[in-house]
Amino acid sequence: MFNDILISFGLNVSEYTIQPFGSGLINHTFKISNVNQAYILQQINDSVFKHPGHIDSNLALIKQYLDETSPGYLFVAPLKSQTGKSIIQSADGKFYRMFPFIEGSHTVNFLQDTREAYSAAVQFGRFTRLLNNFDINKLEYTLPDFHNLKLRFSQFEQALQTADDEKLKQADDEIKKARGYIAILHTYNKFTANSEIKLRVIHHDTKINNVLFDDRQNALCLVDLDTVMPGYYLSDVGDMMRTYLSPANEEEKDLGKIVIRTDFFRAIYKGYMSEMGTILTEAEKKYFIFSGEMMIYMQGLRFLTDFLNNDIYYGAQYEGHNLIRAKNQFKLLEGYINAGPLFKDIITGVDKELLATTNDI
Ligand code: GN1
Ligand code: MG
Repeated sequence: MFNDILISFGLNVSEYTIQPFGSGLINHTFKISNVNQAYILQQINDSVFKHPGHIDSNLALIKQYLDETSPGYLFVAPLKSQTGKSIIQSADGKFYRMFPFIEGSHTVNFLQDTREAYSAAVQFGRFTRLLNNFDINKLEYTLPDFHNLKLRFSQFEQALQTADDEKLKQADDEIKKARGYIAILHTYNKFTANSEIKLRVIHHDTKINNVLFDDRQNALCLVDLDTVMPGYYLSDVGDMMRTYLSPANEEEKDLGKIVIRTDFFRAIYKGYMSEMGTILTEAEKKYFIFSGEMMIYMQGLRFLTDFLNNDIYYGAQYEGHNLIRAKNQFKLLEGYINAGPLFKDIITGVDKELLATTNDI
């Protein structure tokens, strides 16, 4: 397995151990290692990413820009093969990339404390800040309409038309909830129509295992860059809210374990704004709290839609898996909305703190 791929990078398969790596739902990832060296090999899911070349050209352009403008920044771009290609097609037509394994790094699947949330938020904010003057028109949309809530809602409505009766019955409560939160879609439409809201270079998948940490819990760099493309900052902040605030993640079946940790909200706000505070427009800042509503709602809709569509996108490890995931996300959304007034107080407090530090200088 992978013989031809490894050869194109000048590696001999017999000298390496190959193990599945990470927990992504879309691409397949492997660690290729021996005592001296380690790499990450990733097979791109080309039924999701229809043009793997778009990922490649985006990352090459960004790498070149960052090398010139921020030489010390650690950007983990794919390695080049012996013939200079950073994307390789195997004999059976699949697409692969090879990355260096960052020495001394590890990933975390559950946040232990707010320092990790702060440090990750700094990294995601820094990435968008460093690319603030990069011309986004040069980038391809690797997944067109990826975080387009309007489209996600219409995909949900479409699924309601085609789903079988049994599934519609099982999902009745969640379908009602999905419709009940329609105001979130209206706010999203208002947001996207506002000319002061900017498209920026956005990561689009900010869950904690897409950040590499050192052993002192400092975030080193970002990985899983396939969805780097133009987008709204709400996507990155909102997905941090979705995945950092609750100690239980989207797989949790015991909904009682889904709670909102407001100190993690504070860490995300402080970390992200320490990088992006002077860059975001006032109009954009007003939607900071809304980011979580938008992303949690969207993920709930996506899981529910997939349940109704017989799990064609996310797959399912057990019967009803995507329905449980949708229930989980709607529970999280409820808690998030209830915590809104507390979030507002936190923002006011942190803004005062940040202002005091600026005045000191
Ligand atoms: C997918 O493959 P992974 O785990 O990085 C999905 C994200 C979802 C996430 C939910 C391309 O990400 O949008 O938030 O599952 N990525 C794609 O776990 O659809
Ligand atoms: Mg991803």
